Amino acid sequence: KTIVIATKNSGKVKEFAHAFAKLGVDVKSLLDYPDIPDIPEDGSTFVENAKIKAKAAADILNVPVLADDSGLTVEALDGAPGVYSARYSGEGATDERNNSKLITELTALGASMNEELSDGTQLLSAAQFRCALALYDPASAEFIVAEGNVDGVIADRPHGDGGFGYDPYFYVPALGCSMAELTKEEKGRISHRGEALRKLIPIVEQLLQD
Ligand code: ITT
Repeated sequence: KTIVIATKNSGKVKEFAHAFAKLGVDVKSLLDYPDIPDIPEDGSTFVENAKIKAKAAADILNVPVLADDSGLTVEALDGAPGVYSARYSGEGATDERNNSKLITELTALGASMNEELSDGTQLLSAAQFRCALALYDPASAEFIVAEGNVDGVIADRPHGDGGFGYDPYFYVPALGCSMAELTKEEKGRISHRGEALRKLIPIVEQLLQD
């Protein structure tokens, strides 16, 4: 059994592959379909963008497709970068440039939670990772949507080399480490993506059974 995820983000692919492997389901992504043209993400919410990506890929491939739109909302930045998380540092954005812009912006604002970790790391602002998943089945033309989020704090320096994106700067006070210091299994248990996925897995399994 295989499920297609409408993403080109290899970090997301690895997390979905890990989660679905436990169910005996293989994951394919848009990295396996390089001929599918770029899908414009012009929605104003995570849910809208997830639906746009799922439907665009499903209509081309003619199979049910799952899509993930996610991002970081930072309190001291009034919710930015939000739906712009992937393109935060503009043209040619990379995880490294996005993280550097994030810390530069927060430092310029003087953002601080007046709290430091034992290694001198300063905690700058409360933040949240949010994830919207949309499953679109072209046979029924129906969407199923699920959301998840996780609270954390932006740290002024990176910790760990797991995960992707903003993970090294996303400190999880309840665990006393950054998201990038967790294994895939641990991250999946607490993450925005893990929460949303747990809600959708029964429906994906049902769909793959038919
Ligand atoms: P696709 O649209 O192809 O799926 P993308 O990277 O453009 O890939 P999004 O538009 O959903 O995906 O942007 C999500 C960005 O938010 C992503 O690039 C990361 O920078 C960040 N992000 C999302 N989930 C994250 C996570 O679990 N850990 C760290 N950063 C995350």
